[in-house]
Amino acid sequence: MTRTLYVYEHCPFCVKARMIFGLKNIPVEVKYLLNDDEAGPIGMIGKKMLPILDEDGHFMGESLDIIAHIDNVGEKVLVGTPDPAIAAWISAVEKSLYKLMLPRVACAPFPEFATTGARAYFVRKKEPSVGEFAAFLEEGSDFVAAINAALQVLAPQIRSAEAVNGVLSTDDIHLFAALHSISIIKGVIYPPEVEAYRQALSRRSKVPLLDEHAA
Ligand SMILES: N[C@@H](CCC(=O)N[C@@H](CS)C(=O)NCC(=O)O)C(=O)O
Repeated sequence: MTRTLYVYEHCPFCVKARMIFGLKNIPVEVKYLLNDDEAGPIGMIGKKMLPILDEDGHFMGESLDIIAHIDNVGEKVLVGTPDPAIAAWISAVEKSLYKLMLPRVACAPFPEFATTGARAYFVRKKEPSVGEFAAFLEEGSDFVAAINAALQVLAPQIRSAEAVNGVLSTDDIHLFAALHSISIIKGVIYPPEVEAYRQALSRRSKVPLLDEHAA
């Protein structure tokens, strides 16, 4: 069986799909598409949306479907019970997160932006959802302060560096994807419990954080 996962490096849903392969040590070829490549994804799943898993020519979209499908290969790893408090934490930070993350992603040297046209496509498509990118690029903004305050709230909820609720669950997929997006924001202060957790999950899932691109 040959498996290829089509992703954008910045995309949190793609991070989620990449994680399950790393957590289960299942080989997959990760391929990056240009952000303005519409024909590729549409040809595979009928819409311009990543991630897409190609298993010997059978295409699957939707990160959660990919995760469930791969977790069912051999012994399951996401066996813990999710805690609604973690989903609530993620949805509380999302508003500040997207305002801060999207403008920084737009400047980052990711493979999906290898051409000027692909980068311009991203800006054109995403800027209307949060407002003018330039306004959110200052360091020390209220949005960064909101993320830092939220991380202080998260810290005592982390029961183990290896799994937020003590046993790996879908909460770890969603929480690590959010922390992965946060990692592109400069000026974020990680409490020790959050730092240990995001490093452990990065190592376990084999998905690198974006700290080196933080701006
Ligand atoms: N429900 C989908 C959402 C995936 C999604 O929103 N992907 C974004 C990238 S983060 C996308 O491909 N959007 C189209 C675009 O960027 O042009 C999933 O979980 O896989």
